[in-house]
Amino acid sequence: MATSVPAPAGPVPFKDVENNLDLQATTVPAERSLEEHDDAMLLVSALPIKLAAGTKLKLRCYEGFWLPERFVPAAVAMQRRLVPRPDDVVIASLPKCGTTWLNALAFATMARRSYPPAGADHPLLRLNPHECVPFLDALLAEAGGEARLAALPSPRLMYTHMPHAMLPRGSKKVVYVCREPKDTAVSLWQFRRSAHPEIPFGDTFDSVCDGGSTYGPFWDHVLGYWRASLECPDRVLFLRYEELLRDPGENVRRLARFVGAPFSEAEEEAGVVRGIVELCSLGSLRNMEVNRTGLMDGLGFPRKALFRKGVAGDWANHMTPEMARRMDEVVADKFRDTGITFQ
Ligand code: PAP
Repeated sequence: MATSVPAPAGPVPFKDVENNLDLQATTVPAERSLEEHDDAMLLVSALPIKLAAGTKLKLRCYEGFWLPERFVPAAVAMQRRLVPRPDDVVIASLPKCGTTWLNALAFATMARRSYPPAGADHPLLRLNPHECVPFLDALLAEAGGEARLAALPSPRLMYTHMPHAMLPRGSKKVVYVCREPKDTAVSLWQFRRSAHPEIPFGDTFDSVCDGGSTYGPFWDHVLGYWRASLECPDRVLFLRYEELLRDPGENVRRLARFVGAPFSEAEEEAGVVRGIVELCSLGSLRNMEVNRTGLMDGLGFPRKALFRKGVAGDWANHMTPEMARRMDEVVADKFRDTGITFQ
């Protein structure tokens, strides 16, 4: 009698499976035709262009946002072709707002039945969080990316820096993390210094304030998700980096409830939440061999650049009072009457 082997339930560590996906066994969506590819290239080349402050990263202004040039085709694919599954979970953020941490927490939470957080073979002990969770912006910009995504078992966990308006229509579960803008600007600059030690903070700071930093304007990015979370709280969970720092356990519970996998009493008693928080803490992730060495696949920066101080208020060590006042004024102006404050 033939025995059927159940398909592994997601999320699975993306890096483990991406080279072994059984594309034959999957209903693969139509890939971009050459014509569509040419159209996308034409579209990209017609967009306004500039370099991200102090770097060689080309940005294009697509539908009001400064996206990395090479990821614009991913925005188009997300808007036009990607069909979300009802149980997909998408982590969304601006760069440097806590993406790595949230990816780790979400992966550890959603995959806890296959991988108990205290297990000696937990994927986060040998893979960077971004290697467990596929980055849509890079994946969908590549030929074959859509098929690799389609071959993943459900529920899929993915992440993006794209603005809310660029997510696939009908996305059911989106978790956004937002961070105090002055700290985000400092974190972005520190990250860039890992490749360009000489770049001055002023250029990065100006570009954030002017709305021209990568994936910016930051206020439109935040407000897109904020408004969606108010309109559809079942669909968009709006988290804050500072709240995660203050009470990671409670935010992990919110996350678990939101994705439809609340912790049972037995799990609470067994300390599963605490285990997830500890596994994903900055101290724990930063000390792992995988996060201390090597470069991020396809993105080229050192993995260790993702783990720095991880505190609130570091801006005070890098900004003059005038800079802080200028950024606070931008924030007060852009977020007036929206219900968001950053104090
Ligand atoms: P990304 O967008 O390039 O993925 P992202 O992870 O969003 O970067 O942001 C990196 C910031 O998160 C760093 O902040 P800092 O520069 O102010 O220190 C990094 O230290 C912080 N970070 C990374 N992992 C954790 C963690 N486990 N807990 C708390 N903060 C973390």
